Amino acid sequence: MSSNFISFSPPMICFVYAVVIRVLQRTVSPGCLDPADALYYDGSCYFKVFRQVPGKPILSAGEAEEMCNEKNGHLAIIKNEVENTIVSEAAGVKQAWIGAIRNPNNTDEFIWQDGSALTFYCWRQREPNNLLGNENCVKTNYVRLGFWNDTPCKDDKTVHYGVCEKPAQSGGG
Ligand SMILES: [Ca+2]
Repeated sequence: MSSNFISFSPPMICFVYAVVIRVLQRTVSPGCLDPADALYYDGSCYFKVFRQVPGKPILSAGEAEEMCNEKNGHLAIIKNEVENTIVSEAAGVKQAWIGAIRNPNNTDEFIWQDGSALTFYCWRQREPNNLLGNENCVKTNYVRLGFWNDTPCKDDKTVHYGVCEKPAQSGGG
């Protein structure tokens, strides 16, 4: 029982605050004007990345992270239910990479790409299951909005998006 996704007690429940978030977007909009569909929450902007070509081709987690980096961000780090819902919305409710990875030093657990621990999670039932033995990355909006699945970092044909996070700019940049 050493892994961080089965040792939490009691199990966390994922809530989706879509209505709250839509209100927040309309009433609080500092520093998230680029890209235009970025959503603000608690000092960060959340936005999706994808290939700008027809057909919605597959996006690997690494490619998504690079796209985030080009926009001065990184794949989203999710600390609570509200952020989880913001990320789900920012993905356009499509399956999308988030910034969680299997810990290379303890493959029974997941961490954020910055090395910090998962203090919140929203795994879909029976996930993470490492089904293919190489499910080292994490996508959201799996089966249900805001629910996560561990999946191979490349070649998951269902993932066409990533959700990035970057600091909001003061003064409305
Ligand atoms: Ca899985």
